[in-house]
Amino acid sequence: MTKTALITGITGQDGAYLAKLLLEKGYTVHGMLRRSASADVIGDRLRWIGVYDDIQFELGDLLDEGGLSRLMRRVQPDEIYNLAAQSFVGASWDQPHLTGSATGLGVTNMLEALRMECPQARFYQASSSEMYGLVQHPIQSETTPFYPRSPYAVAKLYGHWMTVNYRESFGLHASAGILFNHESPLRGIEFVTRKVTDAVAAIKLGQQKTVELGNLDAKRDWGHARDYVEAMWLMLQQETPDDYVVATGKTWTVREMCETAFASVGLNYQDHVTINPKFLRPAEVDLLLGDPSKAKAKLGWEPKTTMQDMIAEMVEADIVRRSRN
Ligand code: NDP
Ligand code: GDR
Repeated sequence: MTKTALITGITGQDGAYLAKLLLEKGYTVHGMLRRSASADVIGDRLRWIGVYDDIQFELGDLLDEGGLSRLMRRVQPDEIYNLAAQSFVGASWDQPHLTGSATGLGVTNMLEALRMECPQARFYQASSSEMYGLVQHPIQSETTPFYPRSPYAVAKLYGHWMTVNYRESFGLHASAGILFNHESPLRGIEFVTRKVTDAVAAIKLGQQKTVELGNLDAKRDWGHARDYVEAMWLMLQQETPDDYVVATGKTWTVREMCETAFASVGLNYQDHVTINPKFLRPAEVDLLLGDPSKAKAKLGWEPKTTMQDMIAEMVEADIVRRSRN
């Protein structure tokens, strides 16, 4: 029988890759999006990945609990993937209340609507490695204590614990994926990988000379979004709901990622990267390095793409995009 999935955050990076995966598996996919006055440009990612025409779009906002309830009553999804959030860490200091409402309380709104309207549905919450923050262990697993370091991370931690709490309180099939950074050609332009790969493309094409960055010493465990959405799906296919770290188990500095990106087109990052303190954060997460052993043992999931191959793919995609403009 055809399964029905509801994806919030359908217009984001992960929404596009997950929609593609679920459609390939024969799901009917409902994608929730916010009403916008610029509706004509919404869906660029979904068009790029070739799934726009196959999605049933539903208007909805994480802040509007009544609307979420009516949506779930009508769609009666088998699986719900809550990917929507104010997801940019940097902006969360400028918009702490909004971030708390959408990224934090939005999860409660989703869980309440689910509990009332479709309690049999399986629920995925997009938790984040940012919850580890000021890391307590050199390698982070499901049992590592959390210490959030931004309004975004605090909001994610609230959403994470609400997911666990609703699972334990009401017996919901609710799982949280603690995903480490994952990127792709569809990554938002403000995140550091895409900012760099787009700049490399511009510099290579002679459209720009330099790029300004902040902290080059932060370390991140970077994987590919295409691989990570498979882990989300696998979590909801398990008989028992649970929480899983999804990561590559390797970490790189922002500097090393820059070196890789510039070298992929024969350039030296030192000739083009400058530091602008305005991109430094009030509090930094210095090191993220995930241990994906549980996901491997229980879900049979493993990352397939190296940081180097992913960055090369992103640079290439940005060169194509910029060559067209
Ligand atoms: P994006 O920023 O690309 O996408 C976020 C999505 O959320 C967009 O579709 C956005 O819609 C939507 N959204 C924001 N606010 C609301 C709201 N109030 N109501 C409804 N929709 C809203 O994020 P990613 O795809 O990269 O990430 C997906 C999820 O995974 C996020 O929750 C993120 O925090 C989390 N995460 C991401 C990681 C990563 O490395 N990518 C790692 C760990 C967790 P619009 O287009 O209208 O703005
Ligand atoms: P992050 O991603 O904060 O880890 O959150 P981001 O790419 O924004 O930053 C990664 C690291 O790079 C440093 N950095 C810069 N970052 C940006 N954006 N711009 C710069 O110019 C710059 N220079 C250096 C940052 O300080 C940081 O250390 C992402 C998001 O997708 C979250 O939603 C998700 O939960 C986490 O990954 C896991």
